[in-house]
Amino acid sequence: MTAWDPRIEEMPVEALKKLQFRYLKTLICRLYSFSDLYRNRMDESGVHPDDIQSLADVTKLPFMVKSDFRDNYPDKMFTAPQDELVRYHVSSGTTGKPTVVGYTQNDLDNWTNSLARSLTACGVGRGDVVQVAYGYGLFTGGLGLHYGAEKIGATVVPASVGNTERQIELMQDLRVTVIACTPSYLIHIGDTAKKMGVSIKDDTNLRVAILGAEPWSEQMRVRIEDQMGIKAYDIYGTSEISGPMFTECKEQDGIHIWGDIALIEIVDHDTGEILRPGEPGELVITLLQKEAFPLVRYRTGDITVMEDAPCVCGRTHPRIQRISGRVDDMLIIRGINVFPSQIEHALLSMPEVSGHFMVVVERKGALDALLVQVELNPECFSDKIIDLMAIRQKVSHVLKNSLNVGVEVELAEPGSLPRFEGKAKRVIDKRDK
Ligand code: DLL
Repeated sequence: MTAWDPRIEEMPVEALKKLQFRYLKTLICRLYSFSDLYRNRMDESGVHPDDIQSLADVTKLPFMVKSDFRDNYPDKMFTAPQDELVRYHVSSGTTGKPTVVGYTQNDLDNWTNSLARSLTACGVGRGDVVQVAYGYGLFTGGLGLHYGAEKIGATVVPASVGNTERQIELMQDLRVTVIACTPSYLIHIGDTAKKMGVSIKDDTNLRVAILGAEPWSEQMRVRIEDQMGIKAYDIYGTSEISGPMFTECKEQDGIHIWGDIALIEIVDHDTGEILRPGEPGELVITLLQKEAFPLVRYRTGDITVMEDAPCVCGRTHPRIQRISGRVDDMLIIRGINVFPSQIEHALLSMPEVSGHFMVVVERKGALDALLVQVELNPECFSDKIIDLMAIRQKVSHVLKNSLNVGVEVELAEPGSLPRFEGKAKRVIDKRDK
């Protein structure tokens, strides 16, 4: 299948950079002229629109961070009047106030077009039946995927999250070919199907999953694809940038970031220095065409790596590797940095355990203690006697080698740990903050 918009998606890199610069310059001039908030920020950092003479000059502009949205709650960062807004989305604030994002009609169209390109890149199109099992409502996942899938002529099943048995019935009855949901919810759907005597691989038409909104590992992809007989693609976005926007293509080799929509940089989280392709750091996004809620050098908190070589699919836009975690998800255990996604990756390299796990961090005396509870994989033991002690030792050995920190392991019965319909919350940190 060709690209949704080959003229843009396959344009020569130099032409794309020129286009990005034109958008950037227009954006900065507009913000400086019409937004007190942005003008003040630029004045405070001693930068004027005239200083933006090339794409690289973006680094002269100040960063935006999550607390800017909270400080300007609900709508002080908007740069379009209320009567030009056609929608609000509101992200749940885990700390403090939530973030409100407003959209003009052009903003919605750009978001939808971005998803039309992304879904096409995953091989989804007319004739597909797409079950959207992200939450509908204030969360951006449901409505975002919904409009993107309709745009490319697919048939949408707006299932939203929850009511899992019904999801499986719908999948069978409506001959669903594509599901969009969090990876943890898809695993829950798979487990529930099994209990109902339904094999996703043999008893449904499912062929593609569009999975994101939370970190997941390559090992998880392998398991999902093998068990369900489908292709699983990574989709990335945040409510501040509009919602889900960017996916991998069929090569499954990095997420394509549409350069006419977003200008990306990878920076060192501590120093803010720009990093080169191949070096892991924090993803920073400037939205080039946003009217109501522009972002200039927004520090997402997400950790990734920029790819260098062009993708063999022919799309010329920048690519990032899957998000390995968030700067604020990182656990520091006895001085060692540990990401929950590393734990998932290590666990799923062992067939004896499943992808259902919980991490509990406690302070024992002066030391941090890391406890990983993981469910046994029932499929491994159907015809064997199991040596629990040996499995526990193996899991703790593999985790210790991969994380460089000692881990206490608790094996849990299949089905006993919490299941998640939206984003998984796998870490309980009981240490004093
Ligand atoms: O989760 C938007 C979304 C909906 C993305 C549906 C993908 C699919 P927020 O609730 O604002 O928005 O959360 C954004 O989720 O900063 C990342 O930390 C994390 N995240 C999103 N996609 C991925 C992914 C939506 N593919 C935050 N891999 C982001 C890892 C992801 N983390």
